[in-house]
Amino acid sequence: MKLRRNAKDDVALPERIAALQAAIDRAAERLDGEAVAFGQHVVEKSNGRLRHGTEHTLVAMLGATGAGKSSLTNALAGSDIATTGVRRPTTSSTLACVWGDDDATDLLDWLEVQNRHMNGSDERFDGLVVLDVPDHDSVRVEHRLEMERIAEHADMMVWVTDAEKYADAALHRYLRELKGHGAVMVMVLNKIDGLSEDDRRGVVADLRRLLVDDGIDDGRVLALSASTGEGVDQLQGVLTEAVDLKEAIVQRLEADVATAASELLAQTGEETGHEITGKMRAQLAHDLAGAAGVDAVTDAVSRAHRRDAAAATGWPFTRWIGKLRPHPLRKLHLDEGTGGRTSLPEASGAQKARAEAAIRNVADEATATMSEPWPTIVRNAAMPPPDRLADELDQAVGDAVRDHRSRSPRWWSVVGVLQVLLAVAALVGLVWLIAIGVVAWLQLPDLPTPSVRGIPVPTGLLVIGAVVGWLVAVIARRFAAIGAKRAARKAKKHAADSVESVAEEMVIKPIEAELATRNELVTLLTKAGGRLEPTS
Ligand SMILES: Nc1nc2c(ncn2[C@@H]2O[C@H](COP(=O)(O)OP(=O)(O)O)[C@@H](O)[C@H]2O)c(=O)[nH]1
Ligand SMILES: [Mg+2]
Repeated sequence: MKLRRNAKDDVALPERIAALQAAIDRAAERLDGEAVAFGQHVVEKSNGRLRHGTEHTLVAMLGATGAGKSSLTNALAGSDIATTGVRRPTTSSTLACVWGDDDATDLLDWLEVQNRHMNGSDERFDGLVVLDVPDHDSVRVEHRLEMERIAEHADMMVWVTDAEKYADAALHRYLRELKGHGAVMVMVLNKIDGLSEDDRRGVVADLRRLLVDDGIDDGRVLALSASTGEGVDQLQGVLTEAVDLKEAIVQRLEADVATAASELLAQTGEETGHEITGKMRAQLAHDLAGAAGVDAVTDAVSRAHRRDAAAATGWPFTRWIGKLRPHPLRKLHLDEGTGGRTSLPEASGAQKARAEAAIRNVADEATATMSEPWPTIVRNAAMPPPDRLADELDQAVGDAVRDHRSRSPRWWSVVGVLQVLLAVAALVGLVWLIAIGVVAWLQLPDLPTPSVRGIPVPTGLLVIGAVVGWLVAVIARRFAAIGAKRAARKAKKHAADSVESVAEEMVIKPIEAELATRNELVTLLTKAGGRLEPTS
């Protein structure tokens, strides 16, 4: 099969059809259903037509009642139709007139045309199938539908009109839909036998102008008379060339594919380089962190650090008091060995609203230069189901804190040992003093009580053990407060990073995926031959 390559774009028809199909697959859930359905229809029609090869060229005679379609069909066929007694084409069904030895059975079955006339072989026309079609202005809707169906499936369209009807609105309504089909269209001004030379020229010029108004710049106009045969040879020349070159099929289908692609392209707009700015990302992460309760978590981390430090380095005699209150992280279900949902309080309405607004902002910013439906498509893609987002954020924050809990600093245990020693010293001093007291009370001989620089050792042990222990606890609390700040900062950083990845996964990536799809659509539709109408 000879499939002409478009000189300008160098994309063969099958590739164009495939590109349109790929675009339709992406457009199905996103763009206007009518344009998508039309595109699908064009793909199927094109594949159907191509399956029947390019050996035959289908030429449809189209026009208003009485324009001379049937007369012209007869003129092309010679007297065969009339003299062999084949029923004259009624206006209700299409008649196919086939030239050549091949009777085009499969093609005409596909086209669902039952009335067939075999014209025999004529080497100028072999492969030509002329279709005499019901009138486009028929009062019966089934005739118009049949006409539209044949017009759509033919490889070439011959629009027959005359000096009276060439400006009819009904005709030009059809022609306006065939922009881009100029290469496979011929306008025939019939019945010139009744016109003066001047009138012929005038009408032809006027018809050309109307065609240009319809958007068909390259339309051919032939003036002829089906009755007298004058000028019919020009049409024969056009048809001979079409049958010979076998290009009409590809040109027709290319024009159809391009039309469908353009319709979809009108809804995608131009390709865009899109960038979600760092500022937008940061704002999004910040507002999501607020909704995720990152502040409450870092606060708990700080308090937990101080409490753990106190438990390890505090004054042994009062340490137990701190343990009476629940552990801040355990309370949030964030302590070691846990997993799953935290018991962070749910985000407030204001926090949720801020998070949603941030998501919407990113979507809107990303689609600022685009027209509908893209802002809506992207916003929908960006907005995760509310529960899902809350769960993901909670999980992210919880895991970030659990996975990055700082280990207890080494100095805690050193101080802890020191505290034990000091406590033991204090206790020894106390017991010793009690013993001395008891012995004195019992009037027994005094216990030997050594002293250092005049201070009795038991008293020294008690006082130094207690006072230094208390001082060490106070100093340790100071250092623990610094450590707590650092731990909170670290936890905040990890939690914020996790929130950022959730934002990336659940908001940014879906947005970027939609924008990428949109650009893919533009590429595919342009490859299919689609053009953007300049917006006026
Ligand atoms: N004068 C003149 N009459 C024509 C010409 N072609 C067709 N007619 C007449 O116009 C009428 C309608 O023709 P027909 O072929 O049936 O038109 P259709 O409805 O388009 O198929 C018939 O009476 C024809 O004889 C022509 O070139 N010149
Ligand atoms: Mg007719």
